[in-house]
Amino acid sequence: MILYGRNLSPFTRRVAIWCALQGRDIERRELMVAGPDFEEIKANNPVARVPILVLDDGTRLIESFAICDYLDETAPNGTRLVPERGAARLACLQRLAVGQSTAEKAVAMVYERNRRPEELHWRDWQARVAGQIQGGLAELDRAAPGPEANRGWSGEDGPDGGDIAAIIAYQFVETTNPWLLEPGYPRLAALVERGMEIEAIAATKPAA
Ligand SMILES: N[C@@H](CCC(=O)N[C@@H](CS)C(=O)NCC(=O)O)C(=O)O
Repeated sequence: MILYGRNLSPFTRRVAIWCALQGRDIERRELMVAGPDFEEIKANNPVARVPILVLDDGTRLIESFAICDYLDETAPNGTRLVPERGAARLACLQRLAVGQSTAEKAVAMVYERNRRPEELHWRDWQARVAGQIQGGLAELDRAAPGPEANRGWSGEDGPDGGDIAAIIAYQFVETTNPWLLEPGYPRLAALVERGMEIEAIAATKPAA
């Protein structure tokens, strides 16, 4: 399988971590949407976004939720990252959704603040987006497993999909707009620290 996109994309990174935790061997094409790779990405996804996962039979999958769902459905025994059914599935998917939407707003902030020319900055909008990101981080902090539960993870033996999405959202904000972490999110920060002991997570941390 071939994964298009860079680890700086929180959605691409989630797919990369998912594959690594499931012991899947994938090829990476670390292309940038905002740059010269746009046409190559568009040839593989009509809306020109990453991640894209190309399966061995040539099928192209887009949207990280759909891709990770496919990876779970075809997961080697015991390596699903979202429970298959019931209340545990719903709870995990909801933590994953908060992580995903926090990351989406953090990406929006990068376009607003880090890419848009200074004279076109709209402060009220930035403040609104900052409040959304911090709302998401506060919820991820509240829902983060403490060190006492299952050795500090929501999954039985390690991180589940919700833990992974939370770690990715925090580290994306830390890399792109660290000032948003100023209120302090101690449970989430501790989860991130535990995550960095796992190779799949540490090896995909985007550079500042
Ligand atoms: N909901 C999508 C979001 C994908 C997404 O927004 N990817 C960004 C990179 S972080 C992208 O390709 N942006 C280019 C664009 O929207 O023009 C997913 O979860 O896969």
